[in-house]
Amino acid sequence: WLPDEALRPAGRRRVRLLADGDDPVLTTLRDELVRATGLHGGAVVHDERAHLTLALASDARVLPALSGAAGRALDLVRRPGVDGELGRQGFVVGRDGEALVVVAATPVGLLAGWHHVLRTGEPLFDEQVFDGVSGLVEHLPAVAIRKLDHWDNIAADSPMGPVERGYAGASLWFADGRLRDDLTRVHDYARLLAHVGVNAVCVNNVNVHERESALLTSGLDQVARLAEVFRAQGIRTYLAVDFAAPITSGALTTSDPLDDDVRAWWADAAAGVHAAVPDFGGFVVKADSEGRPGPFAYGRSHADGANLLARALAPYGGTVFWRAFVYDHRQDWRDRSTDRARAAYDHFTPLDGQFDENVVVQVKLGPVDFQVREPLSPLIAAMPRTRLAMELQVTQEYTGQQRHACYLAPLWREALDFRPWGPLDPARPGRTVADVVRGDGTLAGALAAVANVGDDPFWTGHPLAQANLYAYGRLAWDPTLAPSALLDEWLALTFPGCDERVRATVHAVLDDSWRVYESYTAPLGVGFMVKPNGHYGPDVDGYEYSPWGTYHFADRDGIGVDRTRATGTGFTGQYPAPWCDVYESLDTCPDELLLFFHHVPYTHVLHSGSTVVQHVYDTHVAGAQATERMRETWREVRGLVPDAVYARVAERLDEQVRSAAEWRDQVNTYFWRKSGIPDPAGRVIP
Ligand code: GCW
Repeated sequence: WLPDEALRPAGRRRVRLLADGDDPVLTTLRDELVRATGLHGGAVVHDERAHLTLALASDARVLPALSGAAGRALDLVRRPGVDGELGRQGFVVGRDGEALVVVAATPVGLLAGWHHVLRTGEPLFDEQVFDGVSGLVEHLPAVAIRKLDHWDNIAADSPMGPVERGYAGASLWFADGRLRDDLTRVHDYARLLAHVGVNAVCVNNVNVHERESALLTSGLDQVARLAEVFRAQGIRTYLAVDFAAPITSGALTTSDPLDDDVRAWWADAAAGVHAAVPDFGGFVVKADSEGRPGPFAYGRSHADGANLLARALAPYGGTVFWRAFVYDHRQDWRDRSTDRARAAYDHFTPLDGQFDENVVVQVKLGPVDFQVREPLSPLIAAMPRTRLAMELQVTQEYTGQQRHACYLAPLWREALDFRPWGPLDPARPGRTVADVVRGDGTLAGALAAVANVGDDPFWTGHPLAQANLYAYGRLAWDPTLAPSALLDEWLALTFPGCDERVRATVHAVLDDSWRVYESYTAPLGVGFMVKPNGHYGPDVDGYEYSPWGTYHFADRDGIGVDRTRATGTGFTGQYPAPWCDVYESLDTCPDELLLFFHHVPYTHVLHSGSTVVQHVYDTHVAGAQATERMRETWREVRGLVPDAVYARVAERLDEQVRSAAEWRDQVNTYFWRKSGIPDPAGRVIP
């Protein structure tokens, strides 16, 4: 998004900036204004004849007519707790006579205001968009830290490739075992992120191997170069660190969090990284998870581990993002008492209140992994005294790997809107997940997501997968935005002035694509019917006898995981009321999560009126057909979008159609063979 043409509404006008100094974000803003006006015949001016004035509230030249907006921008910052921090990033839009004015308390807020003007485009200049009372409109992000995690590896021969679970080519910044010399595309990328409001980037994989571990020590010059690019867009740089770094660096023989030498090692490391990167964001940590080292080796808790790093960063204002993705990945499939879904809650809830103020516990949306359908992780509702981040997966590991079109904004909106305490709890009236991750007081939360870009010319492999990156940033800024409206924004900014047929076609392909993907893959919340390791394509029993804890337990009578308190693993008990009961009972458990919570016969009748097996047959046939329609629809825009975009999407849709048919046939055949129940609709199952 943001090709030159998208800059026209602002670029064709007279624009004035009231802000002095060499702050890197202001420099970026100045460059933006010069570029936009240079391209479209406007001008950067220094007098009151401007159509658009962007001003720092503290600028001495802020004119009387602007002072109301300036006062309001400063008020935002004076609000206590989280609001003050959000106010620092926000801006106020108003009018000064005929001119549009944008005022912010900080350069970062002002840059956000500029992007707001670009995004809103012509209507902002033409329409009366201001409320009658004050004439001013405040814009604040909902969540203070809006982070993207890159699972990028440095080592060229890394077993998981250059980007773990990356489907868009190699890393944007690492190549041939080091940072690229030419960071032009990183600069462009950072600009796109600033546009959507992302303000934190972790630059390396949470599985931190030897080469990447050295970023924190001998690789700091590389981190500093990257951070400089991000800083200019108001984005802070984070590093994923290895909990055993004191050992792997060769300095110590232990990484026990309570050991004095270990503490001193981390204090030194934090001092070093802050000397190289003064605005360093902090650390992201995957510990005691899928074989990564962690505090358990020393009989210490995850609070001990997180606080060790938090205290090293505290003098510099850094934050530790400590992931809650901790479970036994060496489970015995014969052991029915262990339930991977329970693990995060079981490990972390006893630690609520023990984490330092600069620790954020980062929790995946679902309790198992990033499946196409999971209930919300109950941990998100169970840590009232802990700062929490919800982690989403923008990279489409389990949702078609950027070969399938799958627009994820509807999934994320559902999660952000979810009310963990139900709609009617008087103690927390209407509190949603978005409210939880926003936090309050000193407990500011965050949103985090695994990035989906690489050095692919379209950034994301599938050009339409850009809409997921776009929507993530925008939802983190405002979780109440509608997925379909976000798609309109993305379209207008990506194909400015495009034919209405392009808009209609992309909507037809993407609007329902998440549910379509769900319908031809794993049914009714069962999850993980994917090929092991690569996770692309169907393999119904691929994980059934593996150590990973992701089973569906199909036999001749039925399928699904009994997670009830009455007869199963008791996982339903991790939810507050009413959900602990809603999920427990077959009468109330939503169809789409049935097999996540219950083991039922193939003949079990769903709320929809269909039996389980009938539902599987029907949805898999319909889902595969829907992909054929998507492919047909796309043909409408040939010649209306750039040829290269047309061709790339067309090629991906061919693969999606092929793959959906494979999913349909493998899953339907599996259910037919297990259940012996033919399709009453008479369709042939291979
Ligand atoms: O879903 C799994 C992925 C791993 C990933 C892990 C995690 C970075 O298959 O590749 O490792 O999640 O989130 O840590």
